[in-house]
Amino acid sequence: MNSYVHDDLIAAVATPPGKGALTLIRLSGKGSIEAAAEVFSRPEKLLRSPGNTIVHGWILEHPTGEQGGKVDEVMVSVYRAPASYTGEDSLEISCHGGIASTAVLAALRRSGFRDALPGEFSFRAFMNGKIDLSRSESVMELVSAKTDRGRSNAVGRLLGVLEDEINGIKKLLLDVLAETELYLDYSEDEADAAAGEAAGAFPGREKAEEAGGRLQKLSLSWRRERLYQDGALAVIAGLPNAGKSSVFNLLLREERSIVTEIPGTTRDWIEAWLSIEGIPVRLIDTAGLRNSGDPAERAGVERSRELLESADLLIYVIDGERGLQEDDLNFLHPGKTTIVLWNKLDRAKALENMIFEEKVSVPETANDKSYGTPLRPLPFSARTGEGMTELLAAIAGALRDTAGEAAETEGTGLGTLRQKDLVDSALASLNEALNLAKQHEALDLIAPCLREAVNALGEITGEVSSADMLELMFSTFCVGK
Ligand SMILES: Nc1nc2c(ncn2[C@@H]2O[C@H](COP(=O)(O)OP(=O)(O)OP(=O)(O)O)[C@@H](O)[C@H]2O)c(=O)[nH]1
Ligand SMILES: [Mg+2]
Repeated sequence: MNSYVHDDLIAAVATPPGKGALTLIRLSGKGSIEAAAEVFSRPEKLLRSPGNTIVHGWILEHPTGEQGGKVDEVMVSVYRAPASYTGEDSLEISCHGGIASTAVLAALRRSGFRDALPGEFSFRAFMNGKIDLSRSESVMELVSAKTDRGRSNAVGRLLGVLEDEINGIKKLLLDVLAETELYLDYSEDEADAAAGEAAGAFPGREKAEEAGGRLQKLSLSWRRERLYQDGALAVIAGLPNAGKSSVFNLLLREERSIVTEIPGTTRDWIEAWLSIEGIPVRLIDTAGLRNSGDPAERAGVERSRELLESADLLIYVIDGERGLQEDDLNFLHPGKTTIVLWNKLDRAKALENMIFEEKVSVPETANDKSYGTPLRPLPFSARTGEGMTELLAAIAGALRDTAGEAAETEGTGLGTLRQKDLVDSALASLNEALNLAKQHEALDLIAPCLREAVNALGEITGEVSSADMLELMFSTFCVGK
């Protein structure tokens, strides 16, 4: 490692910067309790404290014995190695927020602590065997989770469900490898004919196939997990005055976007995050699509089109009172996952369900599945809220569909792209082993593929790791974590 040093004294503010009643400062390293005691009003009390206890006192401006006053009244939690997050002696100082915490940190620097780098506490936890890599990564996931579902998925990984699954699969592969190697040893002593026979048999094939199935499931889980972590972009579009901003406000349950009866009210797009069935959704209200002479409105329409292109989901609003317009057909976006709302149902004429299907000409390039969905408009009223339950379900369903069929399946999931790449590479090596076996290749060709698969899995948990990879991974964490 270039920048993380293992055994010196580190300190960092673990709470967000800014004004607040309290701030938490985290300290770790061998000798950290002794060093903190030097700037503490009750050094003996701190030095004698057992682990997992809290001591009340004052932080002093300078190490004991020197001149200087009291800086802040604090509570200090003491953790003794190895029973701490990092596995080292550690402390957490709850001090007052704002400038008080800056002064406390300055006093700690004077008694030998240096500023921790991003992710350095978790790095130490990993190096000291407190958590494996998949669990370290889940710590960051937890901190950045956007919805409750995202949080609970991350907690599962923090508790070690992914680590257990990876280790379970690895155990299967190691069993297969052991059997294969046993066969190899055996056939060396025997006639060549015996080796030839053994080649086709591939001991442990069933276990290898089971491992393959479980790896496949993990690999598929990534798209689902990413949906819950990163969320999706849903864009509300339609002709002017269709009721887009009204739908936007209804989904947010607040009057965020301006609604008037004048077409062309929304000029610039407006966005907000919301959670729909645990999926973080970035929802955007756009300017009504029409050809306008007004330069500001034209620019707004241009932006609407760009947003529409990048959307994961299009919520297309039709003014049911006016009925379907020729322009609606031009603006509907073939091939894009779309929910069509037949809005203003409280005033609208009968739903033009069938006509709608006939009027839309399906371009040859559009695939049936993605184009088939938008053709059933959802009866809706932004005024009365009718159709709201169906809309929420449709949004969640459509987003899960775009995340692949595995979306609904529960079970252990992958938390990062790094994990997904390694699972895929383990799967590729395992499939190669299975293919070689099918072609009756010799076992000494198959064994190295199995070993590669085992190594890739070891990298996920951090059993096999390079200094560069570790540095890269932990440096994406925030300071104090
Ligand atoms: N009766 C009825 N009126 C609605 C409904 N939804 C919207 N409206 C009305 O339709 C008008 C236009 O609504 P907006 O939400 O501003 O429409 P928009 O699509 O955002 O319009 P632009 O921003 O101009 O493109 C307003 O007068 C709304 O009160 C509905 O479900 N029923
Ligand atoms: Mg609007």
